[in-house]
Amino acid sequence: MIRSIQTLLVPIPTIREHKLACTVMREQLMVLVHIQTNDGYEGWGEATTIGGLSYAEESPHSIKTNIDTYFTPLLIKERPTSTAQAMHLLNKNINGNRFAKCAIETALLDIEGKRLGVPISELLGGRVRDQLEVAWTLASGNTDTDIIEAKQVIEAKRHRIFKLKIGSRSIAKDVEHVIAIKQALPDCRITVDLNQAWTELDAMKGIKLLQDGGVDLIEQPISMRNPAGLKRLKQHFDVAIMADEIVQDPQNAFYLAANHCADVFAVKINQAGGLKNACLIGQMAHLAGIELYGGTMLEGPIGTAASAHVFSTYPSINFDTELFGPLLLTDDILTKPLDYNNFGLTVPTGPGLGIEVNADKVYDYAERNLSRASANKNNLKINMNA
Ligand code: MUC
Ligand code: MG
Repeated sequence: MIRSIQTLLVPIPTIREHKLACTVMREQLMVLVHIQTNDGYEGWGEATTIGGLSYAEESPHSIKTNIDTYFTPLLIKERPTSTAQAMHLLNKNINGNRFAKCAIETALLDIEGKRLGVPISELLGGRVRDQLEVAWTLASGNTDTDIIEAKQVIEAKRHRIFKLKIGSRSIAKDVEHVIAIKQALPDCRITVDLNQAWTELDAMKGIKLLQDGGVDLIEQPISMRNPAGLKRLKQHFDVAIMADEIVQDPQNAFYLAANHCADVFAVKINQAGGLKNACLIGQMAHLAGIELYGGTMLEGPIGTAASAHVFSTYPSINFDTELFGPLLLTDDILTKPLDYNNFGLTVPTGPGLGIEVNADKVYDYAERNLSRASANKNNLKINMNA
């Protein structure tokens, strides 16, 4: 039975500015969920988003507030005895809030796995692979810096596939940047992610140039509200078109799969509303003949481990993953870091998530975040009284 649910806002700076069409990140603010049970188990979950409300309709603060205000009282009152029952209860009583639901489900599955002595992958149907290839995102905003960074991570045998974030500059400037990088790294698979920045007309122009320049994969070029447009782009071009923001819960993924709106689905556990939903979306895509890509919401190590368990169960994952989130952060919150080696991530094998969270460190970070928030409040008071 659940005894307590703590939610913590944990800010960790990024190793450099991370520039997307929708925001520039200098830190990742993780929402960590720490659940303890009456019989002495504890589980950890994580929700992240990108740049407050820039990427999605849930922010770290809304996730924390909604868990504290609505999820926790319901779970404590109703006392569900399994993860499945808990998620059923939440889905029946709480609309939306997919990111928050993902964090809770992760922590509950961590506990369930620990109780049964099996990794989460085995609770999700069973892993078919132990290692996932991991792409790196080049997003410094500068072409030469990106090329140097790419060469360094290839040399270190960390990554050999790359994603470029574009969409904040003109089409001509973005294409020039991408082609320069593709030419510097001719043997590497290159994805470009627009984060919905282009209109359909822009996309017709831009994708033609990118395709001619040898780019391998085009991610969410246009608005997530335009599935028909995405399908038109898929039909028009040979280069693979990947759906990201538009792939949300299983119901909407079913529509996209049934209508073949994209060649590839980027699946993210937060966006899907949890690990089981992400498995379901993967299975649907597979059945519809759509390729899979293991996406990230730039999670820290908890969300990354959870995602790795999910992606390890996919029947095929031909476009690999981008589970590099922890490597973008300046500090780790695990007692032993996730195992990145030979261009990939090893899926943890221990019970539950198979990781050990440094609880003291996490609570310290959360404390510092609280003092930061109250310092801001005090400044507000000073300004009001000035
Ligand atoms: C996204 O849109 O895919 C993934 C990698 C990265 O740099 O940003 C995320 C979000
Ligand atoms: Mg994306």
